[in-house]
Parts: sequence; C-alpha cells; structure tokens
Amino acid sequence: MITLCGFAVSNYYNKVKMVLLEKGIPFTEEYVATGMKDETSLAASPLGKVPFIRTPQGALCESEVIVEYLEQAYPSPALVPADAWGAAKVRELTTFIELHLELVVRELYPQAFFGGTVSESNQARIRKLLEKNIAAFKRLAKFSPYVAGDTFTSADCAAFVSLPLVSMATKTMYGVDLLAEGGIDWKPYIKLVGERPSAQKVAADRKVAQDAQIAAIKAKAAAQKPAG
Ligand SMILES: N[C@@H](CCC(=O)N[C@@H](CS)C(=O)NCC(=O)O)C(=O)O
Repeated sequence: MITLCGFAVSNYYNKVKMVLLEKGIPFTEEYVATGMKDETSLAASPLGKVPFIRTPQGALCESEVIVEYLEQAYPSPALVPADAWGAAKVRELTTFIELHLELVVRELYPQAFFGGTVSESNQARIRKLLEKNIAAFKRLAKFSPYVAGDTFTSADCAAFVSLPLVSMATKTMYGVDLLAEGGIDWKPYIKLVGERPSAQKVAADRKVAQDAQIAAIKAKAAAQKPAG
C-alpha cells in the first residue's frame, strides 16, 4: 500500500493525490508538515519538502517523479499517452505549469497568502517574468477542452492544482489576474476538471485543511492578544 505524505493544502501533494485517485490506486494519507527534521522523513524527502510517498520498496520524493512512477507502475487508466511524442508533450506542459508559472508565482506567496512581505523590486521582477512565461504557456496549452488536447492527462492534475494559485496570488498582489489578462480563460477549464470525482475529493479535503489552518491562526492571534 502506498502512503502519501504531506498535507492537503499543498498543490504538489494534491497533484499526486489526484493521480492516485484517477488511477484508483489504494493509498493512505499521512500528515507531514514541511521543514521536518527527523531522520526518517529527511531520508524520504531530503529537502524537507512535501509530498513524498512511502511504498513497500522505499520512499520517493518530487511530485513529478512520483507521478511518472505511478504511471509506469499502474499504467491503467493511462494519464499519459502511450506514444513517446504525446507523452513528451504532456510533460512539456507540466514543466511549463510548474517550473515557469508556479515556481515563479510562489515567490509572491509570503505576502499574498501568509502575511509576510515581498519587496517592491521583487514584485516587479516577478511580474515581468510571469507575463513573459504566461504568454509562452498560452502558446503551448490547448484547453480543447483539456490542457494537452482532447484527453484528460496528468498535466491536467498539475494545472488543476496550480493555475488557480497563479490567478489568486497575482490578483492579490497586483490587483489583476495575470493569467486572465494573458488571455488564459482558466475558470471554465477548472470548472470542467473540477467536476471529476478526483478533483472534488481533492478540493473538499483542501477546504477542510484550509479552514483548520485559518482557525489555528485565529486561535493563536487570540491567545497572543492582551486580555481586557
Ligand atoms: N519540486 C517539488 C516541490 C514541492 C514543494 O515545493 N512543496 C512545498 C509545499 S506545496 C514545500 O514542501 N515547501 C517547503 C519548502 O520548500 O521547504 C515537488 O514537485 O514535489
């Protein structure tokens, strides 16, 4: 049995979870926070990142490596085309979504989502890069209706969990959804993918985790507030 380690607010965790659900692979979930220092977790994920999985053969980290392992080990139903070219085109999209969109916008999260700050010069640098990368992504993405074409693939699992973050973070930081401004009509696409049982489960579990996170932040703030 596979154990998926991490937490339900993480987009990379949710990408792997969606793949597991789509493929009908039995798995259990284990809550692991980021930045873990214990030797067992570091042996599984040496950078202290989530997700990682535990399998009877050992542990594996890096979400896309996990997705590729799952595709090979559990080929049916396929989430990547069988032919080399089709498979490469799916991976190309996932790489664009994660490396050129999510990893760039992630630099905004401290201020967009966590009450921290991002310097104005960094905000300007990130915006410029995002505008360039979103235009590049638009050239590759099909949305017809799925991101790689007429078939649902693992790139849709990546898109479903990461594209809304690009929109939310840029809207919060710049007052404009750079994805939509870049001509990517992502909302109907997310709605379509969101109808899948796998997406509904991921979204429902994420909401429970987010609500718990917000409640914990509020409780902490209340405890720190001087009485009176
Ligand atoms: N390339 C990694 C990225 C995973 C990642 O950045 N996960 C976040 C949570 S969404 C994390 O662990 N952050 C903590 C850190 O970067 O130290 C993957 O695809 O698994």
